[in-house]
Amino acid sequence: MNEKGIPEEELFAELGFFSDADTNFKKVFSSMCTIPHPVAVAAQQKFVLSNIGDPGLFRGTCEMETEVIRMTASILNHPNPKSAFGHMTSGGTESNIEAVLHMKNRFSDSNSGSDFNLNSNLNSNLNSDFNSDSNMNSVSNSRLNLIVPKTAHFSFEKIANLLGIELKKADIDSYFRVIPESVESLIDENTIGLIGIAGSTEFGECDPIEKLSEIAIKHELPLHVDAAFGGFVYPFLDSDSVLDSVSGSVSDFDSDFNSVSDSEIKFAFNLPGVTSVSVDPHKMGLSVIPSGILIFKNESVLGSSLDKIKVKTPYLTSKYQSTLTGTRPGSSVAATYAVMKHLGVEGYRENVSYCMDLVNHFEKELNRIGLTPCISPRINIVTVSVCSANSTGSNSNETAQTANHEKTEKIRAQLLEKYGWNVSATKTIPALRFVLMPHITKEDISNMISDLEKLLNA
Ligand code: 0PR
Repeated sequence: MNEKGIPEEELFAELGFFSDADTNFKKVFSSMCTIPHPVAVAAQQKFVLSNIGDPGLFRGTCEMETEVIRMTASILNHPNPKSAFGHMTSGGTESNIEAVLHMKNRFSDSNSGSDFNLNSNLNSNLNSDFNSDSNMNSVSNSRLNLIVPKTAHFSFEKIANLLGIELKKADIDSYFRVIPESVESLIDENTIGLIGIAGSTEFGECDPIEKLSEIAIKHELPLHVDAAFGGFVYPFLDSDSVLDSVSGSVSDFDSDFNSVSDSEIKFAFNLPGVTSVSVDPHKMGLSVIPSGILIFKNESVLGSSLDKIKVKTPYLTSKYQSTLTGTRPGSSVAATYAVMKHLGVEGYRENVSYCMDLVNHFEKELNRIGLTPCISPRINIVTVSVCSANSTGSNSNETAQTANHEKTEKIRAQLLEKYGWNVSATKTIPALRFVLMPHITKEDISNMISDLEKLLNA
């Protein structure tokens, strides 16, 4: 660091340089984030001082946080949004960590008759990997485990590492949705809970949460739904637009989900087995980064787990803190409150409808160059194979798969290097992945597909 500070003008010239090196989202098809709504940005600036880690100082912001939780619970079909219990986080990763931490604590509670000694605060959880042998009860010598779909976000890998638990990955079907029978077959006496996804990172798919809910109830396990992306999409889908986008692509596409009216969509608290849901306003919620939400059905589903992570905060305005992080940005709360209030259900429906219209346009443009999506997109994430049809199936041998991944990666890199398009690739199958966010236009799609065509014909 320099001894003497630099003048403002010089500083901002420098900042301009850095900001020019960042994206302005013009050519970005790879991100689950987008340009935030202007009211969110204005509210963020207004509450830049606010820290909800010290609630007594920021009572107004805390009131907004409570309202954000209620509004989100109602979107998630909570039968009584006022009884929902939750808070804002920095995003899906933090929400998922906290949901699983509570699962682990609850598990140790329900096994308190045994010699389980899983300490409940994060420090001891961090260490549990090292002393796991001495922590194990007489039921089994294996580690505690969490059952996730194979398509789960990589945040669960971090969680497994952090909390010293094993991830058991359940199989997926040909639409990349978890197979309930596979989930059930993985449950054992060390299972702490189940994860379902509403809006998977790679495919946007929704797992059969209704079936997972039944399994969770049968085995008395908590079920956390990761709706980080889908939480601001699925509840606002117009079933007609989904059916429209489905027609004409994959002929054998069949889904109960698409035939139900949007008000009947079941992936959250209208299912009795769902205990918690994570939803990110900084993705399709059009709020600012960082904005995540973690909601539990009610406080009592946590049992005494909340007490276990509660710490005394003698020098703050509140007596205890039970969130994972300490200082939390009130500006994100204000931004999320602002955009949710301003748009209402109607505004979010329009947002999703705009994106689904992009999906329709995308499919038409793909057809024009002789391609179709790998699966009919249910929401605004489209995957496309750029390899020959007979070599992309899950049955093809490993060498062919590796070659296909390499070819896909090459096209992805060329789209960026030659034409400036940011696109991602999937790891489950060799395919390009396009997230059709609100910052994208039909013109962008047509231009990008024309560039893709040039590369494929080269
Ligand atoms: N759960 C799901 C289903 C997700 O898709 C993601 C993020 C998370 C959890 C974790 O959310 P946070 O990253 O907010 O903690 N999925 C995106 C991804 O990994 C995150 C992202 C967003 C990455 C924008 C890049 C980007 O430009 O692709």
